[in-house]
Amino acid sequence: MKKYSKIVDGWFSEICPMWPGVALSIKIEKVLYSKKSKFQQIDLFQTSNFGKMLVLDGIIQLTEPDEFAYHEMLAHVPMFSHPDPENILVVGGGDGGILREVGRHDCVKNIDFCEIDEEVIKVAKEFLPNIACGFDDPRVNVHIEDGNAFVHAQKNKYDVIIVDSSDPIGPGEALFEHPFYEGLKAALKPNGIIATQGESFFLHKECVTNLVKITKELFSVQAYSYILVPTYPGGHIGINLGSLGPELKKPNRKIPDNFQNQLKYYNSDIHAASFVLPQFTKKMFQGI
Ligand code: GXQ
Repeated sequence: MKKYSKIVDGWFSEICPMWPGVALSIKIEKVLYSKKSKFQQIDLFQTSNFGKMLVLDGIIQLTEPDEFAYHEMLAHVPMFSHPDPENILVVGGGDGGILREVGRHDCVKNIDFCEIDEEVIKVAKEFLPNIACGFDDPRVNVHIEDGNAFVHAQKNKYDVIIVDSSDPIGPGEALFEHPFYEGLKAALKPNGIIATQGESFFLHKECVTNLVKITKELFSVQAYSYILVPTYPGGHIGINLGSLGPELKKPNRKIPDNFQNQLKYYNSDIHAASFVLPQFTKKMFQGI
């Protein structure tokens, strides 16, 4: 992928044709890592006020002070919607943040993890130990493979599948298309749930509408939720969910107090509230 983002006078600006004419800038103190892997350019910055920041092909993947919002919601909304999730698949998210959150659920017996780029895992383990600690869980089995191919090889196996993908430009492109969602459905057990990185309804109306359409075609229950994340474009990002059984808009299990105490964003109120959409977004999804 061509890189558009740049650093001018110590300010990193996240420039991308997916959000033309608008960019988030973050002041950089130091470049801690910068290298091209087989798949993408990987940069790790020490920022002035936002901790460390992981950037792939010029696109912000996470910053330390707000990663909890994205990782908690993308993991716990589908996990608490399922009455008894035991076998989990996580696709993408080489930083380990989703693994850390899924691992908090005692009912989980196995977590398969598929990431295309081994280098991202290495960088996270070296520079982001509070996120990459997800890899320390003995229930995690790491597969370095293309997510699309891996999913298509699994049948009737998982209770919950979480897709923590990058944007649909670059290595993550296939993860936004119909065949991948067919693969997700086939990889699920009868009561299974999927949750995928759902982009931003303010910025990519067509992309988001298309994800919702595909999911509605394939799953009996579909819902769209969103998270506030200051360092993603527009300050928000969606979760696109599909279910073969359980309802999605309310937790189907109670959160134990000692679990809730570890979290900073997710709770049962925000689970339900995150599905309440602005009028223009409701309209976008009407009739599809
Ligand atoms: C963190 N574990 C991985 N995945 C983060 N751009 C994403 C990477 C890029 C991104 C969103 C999530 C947002 C584009 C605007 N919707």
